[in-house]
Amino acid sequence: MRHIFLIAAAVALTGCAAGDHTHAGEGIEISNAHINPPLPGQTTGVAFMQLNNYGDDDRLLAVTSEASDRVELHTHLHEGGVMKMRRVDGIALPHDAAVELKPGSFHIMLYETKVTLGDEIVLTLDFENADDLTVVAPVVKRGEMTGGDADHGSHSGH
Ligand SMILES: [Cu+2]
Repeated sequence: MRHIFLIAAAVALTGCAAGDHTHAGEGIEISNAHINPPLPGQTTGVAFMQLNNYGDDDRLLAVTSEASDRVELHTHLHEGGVMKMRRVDGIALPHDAAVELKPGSFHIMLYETKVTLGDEIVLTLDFENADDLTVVAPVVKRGEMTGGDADHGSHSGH
């Protein structure tokens, strides 16, 4: 996990020099937020969204929701030809970046959740610099709203 954090920090440092902008805390937009419900017999949902940061460099540090007591930020990594999920300490949101949380990449895990299709779930995003943002994420079938093909069916194992 440590090396993931370092990579993210390095990416964040490539943004604009500090002091160039005065929009810190105001520049993050969330779009296309949605949640895939747990697979039958499982209890882990997955949330996706796009984050556009028009402000200064920032990081998504955590997400909370009434729908789950345990929400984690994850990414997928290729290791020896195998896709593996890893928890990350945060997701870098450099200035002017569009970061998409999607299958096979960054995503938000909601453990022990009971969300079902049709629910609308409030997610609260905690950023390093910007104020918290809340977003309402509809619960939709896997593959809807993303065109993604990665399968999260193996998530229940951790
Ligand atoms: Cu995951």
